[in-house]
Amino acid sequence: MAKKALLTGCTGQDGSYLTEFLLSKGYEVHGIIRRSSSINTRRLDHLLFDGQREKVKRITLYHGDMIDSSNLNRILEQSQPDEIYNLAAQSHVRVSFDLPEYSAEVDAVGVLRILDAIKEMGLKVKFYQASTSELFGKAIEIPQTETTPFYPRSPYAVAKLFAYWIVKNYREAYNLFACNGILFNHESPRRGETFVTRKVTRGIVNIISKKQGCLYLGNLEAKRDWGYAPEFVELMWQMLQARKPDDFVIGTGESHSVKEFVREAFSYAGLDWKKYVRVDKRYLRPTETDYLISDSTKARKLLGWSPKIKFHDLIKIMMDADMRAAGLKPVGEGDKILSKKFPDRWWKID
Ligand code: NAP
Ligand code: G4F
Repeated sequence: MAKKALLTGCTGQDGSYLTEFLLSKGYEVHGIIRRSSSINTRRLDHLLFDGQREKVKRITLYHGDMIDSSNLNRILEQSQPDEIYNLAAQSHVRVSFDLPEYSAEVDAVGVLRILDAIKEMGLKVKFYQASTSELFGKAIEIPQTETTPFYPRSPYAVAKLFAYWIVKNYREAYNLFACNGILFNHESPRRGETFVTRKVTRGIVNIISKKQGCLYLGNLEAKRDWGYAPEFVELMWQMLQARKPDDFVIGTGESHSVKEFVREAFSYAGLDWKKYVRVDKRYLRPTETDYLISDSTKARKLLGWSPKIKFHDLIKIMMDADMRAAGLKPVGEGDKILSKKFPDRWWKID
């Protein structure tokens, strides 16, 4: 019988890749989507409507929300999953300063709702929690590992800190198979348009297409460890296949500033970034996470983690995809990297 996975946040960047990955592994995928006034399944549409009947039949979608316990309980009861991947979140750090209470409801208490339902129903299920490098915040140690102390710097990160500890607590108190994947930033052509990498690659394409005159950004000095989302979702699955539940840091081990990303992306398109980028205070955060860089030694040793895509390749992949989406001819280096490094890839190239 096919294994069953329940995904919260299946309409998001990671949720769409993970759905695709699990289908390629033969899973039945049960996904929770939010009711919205406009259609929010665009990242899944190639799976839902591409005529591959065999795959479409293995996807079941439920309307649901992380702030509605009775609904979550009902979905758990109906789907009876073997594995749960909790990816749903108000995932935008800047927005969490404007919506602190909502971010806590979804990103912190939402996790508790699911864990407690698992415990109360006595389900034999493995649980993955989408934890984050934002926990390290004002980083006390460089690079950051599973033992680096946390110092969250936003309502988002504080909510995710609660989530991290409640996963650990339910694992120890009730013997649940529950893991925290402490993932560093990971991007892709499916990245939400308001996160900085995608804002830059789309902005460049809009500038070339004369839809936008310049690009307004916030802090250009912050440094991030940016990886490629499809590679990261495979690790989520691997964590749940391990013999015992554990927490893992996952990143590329390279860190670059927002300014470096901007410079390199503009240069890939043959443009000088200084002519187009303006700093706008509206995009600054009351408190910032300045420097993130991972040490994923544990994941390398225990899960065989070895990322193929790092900063320079990522920019080319994202730029080519946004150029294609805008009807422009891609430069093509990103496409070549994908074909060479992932000849057997399971995801659709956007
Ligand atoms: P994303 O693209 O923003 O997706 C978030 C998902 O959560 C979407 O499907 C969204 O639905 C759903 N969602 C939001 N609020 C919800 C609610 N109240 N009830 C039910 N669903 C809700 O985020 P992502 O980049 O894929 O990230 C996936 C997870 O990993 C998130 O928990 C994020 O915090 C965490 N994370 C991400 C990164 C990263 O670099 N990408 C790094 C570390 C951790 P809609 O589509 O309707 O908005
Ligand atoms: O792209 P960002 O918004 O991502 P951030 O804040 O690092 O959060 C992402 O990664 C986390 C993992 O570490 C996830 F947990 C979280 O869910 C999310 O996926 O911002 C990256 C950096 C920040 O320092 C920000 O201040 O870029 C800086 N930045 C500069 N200008 C900007 C902008 N960020 C955004 N979103 N928009 C700007 O205009």
